[in-house]
Amino acid sequence: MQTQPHHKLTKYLRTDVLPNAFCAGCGGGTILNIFCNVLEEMEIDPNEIIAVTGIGCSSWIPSPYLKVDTLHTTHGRAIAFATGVKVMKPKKRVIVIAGDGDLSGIGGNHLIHAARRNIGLTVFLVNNYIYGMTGGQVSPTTPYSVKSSTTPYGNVERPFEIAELVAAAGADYVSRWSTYHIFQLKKSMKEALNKNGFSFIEITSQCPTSYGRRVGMRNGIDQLLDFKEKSIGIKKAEHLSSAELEEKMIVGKLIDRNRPEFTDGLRRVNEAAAG
Ligand SMILES: Cc1ncc(C[n+]2csc(CCOP(=O)(O)OP(=O)(O)O)c2C)c(N)n1
Ligand SMILES: [Mg+2]
Repeated sequence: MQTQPHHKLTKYLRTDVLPNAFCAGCGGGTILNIFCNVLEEMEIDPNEIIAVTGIGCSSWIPSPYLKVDTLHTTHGRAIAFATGVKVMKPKKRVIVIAGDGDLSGIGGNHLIHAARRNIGLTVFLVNNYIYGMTGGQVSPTTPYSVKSSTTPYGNVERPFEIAELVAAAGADYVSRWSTYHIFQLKKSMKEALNKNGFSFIEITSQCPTSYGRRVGMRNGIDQLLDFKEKSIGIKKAEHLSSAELEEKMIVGKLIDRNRPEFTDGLRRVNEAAAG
């Protein structure tokens, strides 16, 4: 594939590993594109960043495609690794990008405790409603009654409202957008990167291969139009009943505050202990 050596985003991309692993219509490329534009507009030096991922299609977004120091860790453990990195390198921007299964399933406890500690990580949870990479098993965010490869008669569990959960756990910044909302998502990524404490964006993203085709949306555009149709802003949603919100995706900023950050607290304790 022909690369563009002088493109403004080349400094953030490992162009030598193209073409990429994403299926046609996947939202992963959109998220990578927006994130690289954010880094460029904020004039962030790639050397400031350490990206940490788990295992899954969403974890391919930073690794290998983002040209920064990257830890591609085990499934469910991205936040645990990122916590260690942030404790040892508090001045670095430590960014976690991983899937709904990774961060809210096997890694769910790491997620809520990182939010409770308010550790200065920036976390993008790519919610495609499914275990995408492994072929479409049910995840903790799969909607009720949806058929997946492990729920062939329909999902009998209700999904996590994962952004609400992280906000309740104690994060400084939480928002929810989708790959349809590219400008809002871009602004939100900038806000998240500017926080000192734990910042979290749930990014609803299309996965035509493992999710869309199971719910009658065979290509990425069908799913993007669905995000457009079903999204509703937080302020508007306040006036609707829970029954009216049943099929909706509430988008916007859930929380933006400044509580003490975990590694700042650790440093104070260490200084006090050292006398
Ligand atoms: C400990 C462990 N359990 C299970 C797996 C198999 N596995 C790899 S990725 C994955 C789920 C991926 O789903 P998600 O995190 O939502 O990412 P997506 O592919 O949808 O982006 C699973 C179950 C694994 N690699 N390691
Ligand atoms: Mg997933």
